[in-house]
Amino acid sequence: MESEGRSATKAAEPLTRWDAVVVGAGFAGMYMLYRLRALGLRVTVLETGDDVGGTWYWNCYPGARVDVPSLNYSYSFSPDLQQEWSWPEVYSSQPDLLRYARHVADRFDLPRDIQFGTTVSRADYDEDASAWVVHTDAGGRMLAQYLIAAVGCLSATNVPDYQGLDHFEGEWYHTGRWPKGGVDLSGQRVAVIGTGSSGVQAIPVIAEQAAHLHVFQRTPNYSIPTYNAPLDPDVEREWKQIYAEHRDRDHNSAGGIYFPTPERSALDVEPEERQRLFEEGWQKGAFGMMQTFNDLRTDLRANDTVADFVRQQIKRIVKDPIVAETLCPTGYPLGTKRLCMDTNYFQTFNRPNVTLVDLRAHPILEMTPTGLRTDQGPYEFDVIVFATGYDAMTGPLLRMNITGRSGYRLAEKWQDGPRTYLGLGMAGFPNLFTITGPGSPSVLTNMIVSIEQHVDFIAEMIDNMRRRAVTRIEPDEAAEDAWVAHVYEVSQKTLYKYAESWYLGANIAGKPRVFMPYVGGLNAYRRRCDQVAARGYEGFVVTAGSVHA
Ligand code: NA7
Repeated sequence: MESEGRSATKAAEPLTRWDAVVVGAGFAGMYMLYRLRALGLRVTVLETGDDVGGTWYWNCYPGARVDVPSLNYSYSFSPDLQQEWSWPEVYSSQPDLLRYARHVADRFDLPRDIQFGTTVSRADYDEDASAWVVHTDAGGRMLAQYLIAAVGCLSATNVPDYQGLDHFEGEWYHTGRWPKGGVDLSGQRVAVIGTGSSGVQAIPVIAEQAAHLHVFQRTPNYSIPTYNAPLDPDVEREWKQIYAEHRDRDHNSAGGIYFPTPERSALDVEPEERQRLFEEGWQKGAFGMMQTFNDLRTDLRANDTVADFVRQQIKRIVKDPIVAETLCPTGYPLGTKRLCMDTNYFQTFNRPNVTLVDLRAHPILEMTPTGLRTDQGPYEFDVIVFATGYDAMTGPLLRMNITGRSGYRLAEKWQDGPRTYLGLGMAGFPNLFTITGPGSPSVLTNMIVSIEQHVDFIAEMIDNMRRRAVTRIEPDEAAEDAWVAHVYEVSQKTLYKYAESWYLGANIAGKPRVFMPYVGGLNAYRRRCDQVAARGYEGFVVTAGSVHA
């Protein structure tokens, strides 16, 4: 890093110069730093939190857990790392994931290049300097040739704009900004609003602590038990003996986690046989269940069979028939909103200290000093937990206030929905790269596999640029248009269009309805990226020259 005094520029803030600024020190930012450092770049990472871990730093709510087995959901870039690390459970808890992130950071000496407690407030492309000027909320100013957003897809929290929330006299928290020291909910009257993945994980744990828990549900969700368990040391040993093979399969699978393709359609078997296979799948847990037939995610009638089965399970588990009926998801295919994976979620509604409130029938009218009010009357709480999700995918990027060439604002470019080339960059925004950005498979896959693929692509592209003395690279407008059209076209062939999900921005008032992730599969996407690179970064426009950063 070189530091420049106040004299050389008009602005009063000190200016620091870097080859690359990476925003975010989650799994994406950490690996990006590792790769860029290895290329010899001067890199700094800016992170709002005071530690590494990203999602697993922020989401420390009770019950937080990854929904992909940890042998798959872990870095593959270092054979030594993957051999030496041991996961205690099949699906890791948030504390174990954070411990892993810290281990990786220490092992590769990452924190020395991370500025914690630092949030980007603005980033402007300076055409004369061929560099990004990055401003932080602490008044810092940085100049960097490359700006890499590793800000995550689900980091911009969504707290509904309820009238009266400011006057609530108890405590309230969003699951994605849970206090680091935890919250003692024992003996408290608690409300959880929201029943997506976070709510489904938190509710059973909170119910065990709270004096009484009210669950406010707007849309019932499909959820399948994970049957999480300690990781069997024999399984771990065998897995590690052929780790490279496992990784290779995951990397070349559609979802970043390999499964053999089931042979049969759900519609090709007799109902009794189907029921038997679903029962068997249910006992194996979430992924096992979804591998029963090959068309559960693609054919509406096949999907109906598994959706019916899950509704049957809910009615079998939940004793009160009215509560069970209210918990049954209907009106959208299973898997078109994120499929939840749980531990004792539906069982929790049999507890005497848990009450389900149906917000579809009785919406929240306002928050009050002591709780909230629906047309059924007032409810009183000590603590309200917002498990109300995120301004997904675009939110974290837009909150950086990015302005590209010729004063072109990202917010303006995306006013009708995100437009990217491969989810990696945007026309008009040179040398700005997004890790798992909208238009990439990202949230539909095992995230860490997608992260590694993106980071590798970006690192290799930067290396290539430097060898060719290319100073600027940005997507070609036509290539971007074609990719946006392709992302849309592929999404329309799937069942996703039948759900009002955060994948298409439906959870945020006023957000353009555009299906944001690329649903064509990580394997197809990876091939496409490899082809783009092999053809000299086809679809990108490059400019040679010198950088004044
Ligand atoms: P999600 O999946 O977006 O779930 C949010 C939940 O909050 C969902 O049940 C929403 O109902 C509900 N919600 C959102 N806004 C409101 C308002 N205004 N009133 C009542 N209920 C509301 O977020 P999560 O944090 O659970 O999970 C995010 C991802 O993290 C997950 O998909 C995994 O990828 C990991 P809705 O369905 O919108 O009617």
